[in-house]
Amino acid sequence: MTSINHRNHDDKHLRFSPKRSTLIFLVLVALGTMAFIPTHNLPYHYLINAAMNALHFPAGVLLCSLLTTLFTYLPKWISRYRWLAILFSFSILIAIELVQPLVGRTRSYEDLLWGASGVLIAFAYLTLHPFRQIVIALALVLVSFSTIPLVSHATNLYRLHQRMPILTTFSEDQDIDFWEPASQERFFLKTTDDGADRFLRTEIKHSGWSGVTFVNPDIDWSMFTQLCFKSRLSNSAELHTRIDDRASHDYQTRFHAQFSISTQWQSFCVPLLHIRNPSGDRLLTNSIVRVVFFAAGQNDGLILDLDDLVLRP
Ligand SMILES: [Ca+2]
Repeated sequence: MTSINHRNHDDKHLRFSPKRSTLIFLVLVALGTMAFIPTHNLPYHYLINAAMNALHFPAGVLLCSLLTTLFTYLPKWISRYRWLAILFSFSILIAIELVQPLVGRTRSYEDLLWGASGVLIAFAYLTLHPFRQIVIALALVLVSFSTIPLVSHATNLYRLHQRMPILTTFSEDQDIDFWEPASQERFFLKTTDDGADRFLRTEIKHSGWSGVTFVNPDIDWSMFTQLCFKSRLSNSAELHTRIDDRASHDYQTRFHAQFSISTQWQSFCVPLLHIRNPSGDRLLTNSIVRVVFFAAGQNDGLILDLDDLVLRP
C-alpha cells in the first residue's frame, strides 16, 4: 500500500505537461546557443569560459527532467524503466561533445562531467529513486571534479594580484600558466646551476617570427609607468617586444620595441606612459591583452631566457 501511495505521489510529481516541457526545451535551446557567444575578447575570458562550462549542469538537469517526464507519457511497460532517462540523457550529452569539433568548438570532459552531474541530480530528485542518496553523492563527486579548472584559474589570478607589481619571477610552476609558446616552439622552466633561481627558457627551433607570449590576466597596467624584464640570448641578437591592447589586431595597432640582447642577463624596461602604435595612437594601458617576446629573422637554434617580468609604479 505504501509503495502504491509512493508511486502516486511520484507520478503526480512527474506528470507530463506539454506547456512545461516546451518551456524546458526552449531554455535548453537558449543554453545551447549561449555556448556560441564569443568570449575570447572579454576581460577574464578564461574565468568566464570555465564558469560558462558550468551551464552544462542546468542543461543536464533540464534534459533529464524533460526525458523523465516524457517517460510518464509513454506506455506503462516502458515508463517503469525511468532509469533509461539517465541513459538517454547521457547519450545526448556524449553526442553533443562528439559533434563539437564539427561546429568549430572543442570537446571537453569538464562539460560532460557538469552535464552528467545535472542529469543525476534531476533524476534523484524527480523520480525519488530508492538509490537516490547514492546518485546524489555521485553527482556531488562529479561536480567537485568539474569545478577544478574554475578554482585553479581563480586561484592563479588571486595569487598574481597578491604579488603585484611583480608579474612573474618563475619561482613557482603556476607562473608558466600565463605564457604561451609560439606555434613551433617549446619552453620550460629552468633552474640556474646553483639551484637558486628559475627562469623561462625557450628554444627557437625555426626561423621567422618566433618566441613566447605573456597573456595578461586582465591586470590594469594604467597605474604603472614601466614594464621591465630580464633577458639573455644564446647569441647576441635583436629581441622584439610587442604589446597588444584590446583593440590591437595588426602591425599598425600594436606597440613595438626592439632591444639588443647579449649572452649575459640584463634588465630592460618599456616605458608604459603614452605607449603608441605605429599609427601614433596611444594604447589603452588599462586593457593590455598580451606581451610578446620574439626574435625575428634567421634564428634557428637560438635560446631565449626570460625572467622577472615586473610592472614599476
Ligand atoms: Ca626567477
